[in-house]
Amino acid sequence: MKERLQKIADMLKAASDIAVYCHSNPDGDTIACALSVCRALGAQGKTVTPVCEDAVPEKYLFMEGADKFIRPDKRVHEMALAVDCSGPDRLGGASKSFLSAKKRASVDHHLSHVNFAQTDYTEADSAACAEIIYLLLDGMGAVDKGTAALLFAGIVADSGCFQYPSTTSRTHEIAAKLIEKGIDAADIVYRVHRRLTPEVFTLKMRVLSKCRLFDEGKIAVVTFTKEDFEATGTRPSDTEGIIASAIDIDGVEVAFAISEVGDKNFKVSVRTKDHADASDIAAVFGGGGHSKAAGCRMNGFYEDVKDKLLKAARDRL
Ligand SMILES: [Mn+2]
Repeated sequence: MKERLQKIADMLKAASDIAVYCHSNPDGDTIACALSVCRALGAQGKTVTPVCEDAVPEKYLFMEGADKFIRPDKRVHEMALAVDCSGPDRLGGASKSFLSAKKRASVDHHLSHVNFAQTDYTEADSAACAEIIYLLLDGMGAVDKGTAALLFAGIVADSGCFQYPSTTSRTHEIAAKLIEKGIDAADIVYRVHRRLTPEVFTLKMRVLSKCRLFDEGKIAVVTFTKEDFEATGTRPSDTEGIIASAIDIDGVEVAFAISEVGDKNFKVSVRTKDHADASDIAAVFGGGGHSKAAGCRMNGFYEDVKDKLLKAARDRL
């Protein structure tokens, strides 16, 4: 294990009351990281609590322990570990709680990571933060079948099921070791990447039928309005993955998913192919992420938000 990661392992070994923090609007990777640490160290007799500002999306409720998440509160924990968070702002409303802990560590895989704990460990070339959490827990001899299933879900979620260019031979090697623990890999892939509720399927049909292409088909925009969510009985957290259908179109280099999450408030997801960097585009609006997948929040009228995004994409194509 790398020295700094070993230091985090030592901190975890010494602590008996640990809170593990996910980023807000949690995705499969951050949830899997938190739950795997909770399960692995909980089995060693420690009190380990997963914390997130927002609720776990329905599709990830199958992960063992997903019902154990708490919202940030005033309790001061002996140790806080942030997983998959590129900076303190990613903790959202949980940042105060995180910073109140006596010992603080962070494990992350974002290139844009800003150190915010006492000990930060980042590997920007990991396809998922769950890869690094595997190295951490395996080094502590703490990966059993249940923990392996969680880590596999995290890797499958963030690597797009081994499709994104962030996937390396190590991603596959770790996945192989997890499969050797006896997990049902096909079922996890189905639950993370293919399964849809009838409501989300209806949302997908509805928004993709309105998908707009700009600049001779180089830029795609998928928009989720409040009415789309209301009419289909879905929520902004159900939009994950739908943008993939837009970036997959031949000729599309940049795809945006714009979700109306509040009054003149939008959550934007950015996906790119080879000619533009997604995190670069998201950074224009204070967001971040990875080279092919990133996100940001924007305020204003929908048309203005869309035009600003189109300009940011055009500037890079
Ligand atoms: Mn991640």
